[in-house]
Amino acid sequence: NSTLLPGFTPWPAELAAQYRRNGCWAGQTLSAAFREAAMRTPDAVALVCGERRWRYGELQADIDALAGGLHALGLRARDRIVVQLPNIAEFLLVCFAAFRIGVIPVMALPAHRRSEIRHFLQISQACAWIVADQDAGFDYRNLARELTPQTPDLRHLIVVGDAQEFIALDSLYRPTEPLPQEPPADAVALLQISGGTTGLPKLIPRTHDDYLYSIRTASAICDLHPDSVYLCTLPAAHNFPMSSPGTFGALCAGSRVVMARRPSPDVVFPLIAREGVSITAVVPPLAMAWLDAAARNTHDLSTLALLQVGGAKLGEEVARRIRPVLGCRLQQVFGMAEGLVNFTRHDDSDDVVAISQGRPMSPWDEVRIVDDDDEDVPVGQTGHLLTRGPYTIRGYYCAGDHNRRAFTRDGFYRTGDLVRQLAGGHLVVEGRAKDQINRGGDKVAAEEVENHLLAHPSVHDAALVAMPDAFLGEKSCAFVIAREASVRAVDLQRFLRSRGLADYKIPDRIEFVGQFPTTGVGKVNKRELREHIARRLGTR
Ligand code: J2J
Repeated sequence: NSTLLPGFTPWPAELAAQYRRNGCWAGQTLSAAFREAAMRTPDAVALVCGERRWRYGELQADIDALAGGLHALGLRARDRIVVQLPNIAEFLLVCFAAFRIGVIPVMALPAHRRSEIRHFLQISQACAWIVADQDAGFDYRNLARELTPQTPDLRHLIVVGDAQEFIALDSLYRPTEPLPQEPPADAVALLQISGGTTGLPKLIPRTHDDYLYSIRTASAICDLHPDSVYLCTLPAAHNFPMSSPGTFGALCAGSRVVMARRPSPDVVFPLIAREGVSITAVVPPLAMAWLDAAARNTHDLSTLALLQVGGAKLGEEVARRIRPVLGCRLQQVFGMAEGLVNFTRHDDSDDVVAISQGRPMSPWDEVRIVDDDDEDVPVGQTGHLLTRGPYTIRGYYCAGDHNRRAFTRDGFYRTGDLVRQLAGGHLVVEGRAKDQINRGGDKVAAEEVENHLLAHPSVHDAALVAMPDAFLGEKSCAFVIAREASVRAVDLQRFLRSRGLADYKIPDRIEFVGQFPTTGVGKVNKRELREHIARRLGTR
């Protein structure tokens, strides 16, 4: 297949044929799915961003005009564009314009900095990068000035807002530019970012076929319909608010999408009241912040019917407070950008919704729970979660070596999560085997941060582990063996920032030690380090 992106691992041909026969893969692109919705209800409001609103017909026209502008710039099918935008309408406009012409967005987060973006630009060999002029006190144009000399493939730097010497997104709406053919539905549509366990984050190739299936299945489970109003609270580029069912699901269902510039209750509560929001997705710390703020809330939240919570483990006590305090149903969501998403369902009992992270959304999802030797554990026991299915990737982008470890030989993805299955098929997340810290939904790969620490001349060795935190669930603690006693924690934290690492990856705490405890085979014993810091904090 000449349309395949090099570095992408397709599903085996027989399985792909099966997923087409059984209707999972509809043979439609994301842009065509949106167009179908836009043609059904061109006058319905599709998108709200601050005071700006787009009807479906208007949004379709702007998407096509922008697709024309990107094409006129020289962007072609399979070219990559790093998209790094806050929660503004342009994020969705750029994504769907790119889908229309087969250009592949790389879904960077606004929190990413020089280290992450340089890596994304390099491994994706992106020829374009789009940023906002500034957001939350950070000027992305300065980041662009720093990085452009180091990234020769990057030809176009596009800016939303005041573009200065760069290309203004506003100059790229070309309604009369003829558009090329739509890409095939089995082509890679986008590259998601993995939470990662290795030195550098991996890219996750998602095809139109598989992503649309995941979106439509999630939309059906969440009962999205044209009267639904979806509030995009979490960073729009994250897989959860994008596809479970997220903004993409809402736009393909003819619902209304409202962009929340910030997730705090003072921004979100008035927005829920003003726009009649019916569904939104948050991470557990946000759910807790909203519960606290509800006590002094004066806004009408009565339209909010469903609060989806996922990305990190939700405590049972918090789960049980959602309905009484916020007046909406809770849905737990346990998903991953690599594919598999689990939801609790409308007809699940309150107990199941409070204690489980849901069950796989598709009957075609295959789930195995295994021991360290990949043997199935008895039902009800905790083990490693492996999965494959019609919307779970078969390999990271351009990552042959890593793929051999991250997937079984028969194509199951090793999620790195430790789970237990209830009798009804629901999963309870019990822990994690992967070397990652889940900081309230933000994933931190230990090795990535350790490598940055090792670059400091005073650091002899470093090990990053999770420590308990009442609000975020986990924070990160770096154990460091220093070469000299004079180096302080703040020096190392400042050093990591100067290396252009996203803020959420900077260790929350640094402990200096003389040596690391080791396992039988001489590896750093991280479990002991986790227990050590937990004891120290008095939480265990
Ligand atoms: C415990 N751990 C969870 C949960 C994710 C929907 C929802 C979430 C994500 C996501 C997503 C968890 N309880 N409810 O992409 O579409 C941890 C697991 C998992 C990892 C994936 C979606 N929900 N997790 O969080 O790619 O460890 O996707 O493997 O960011 O988050 O992270 P990510």
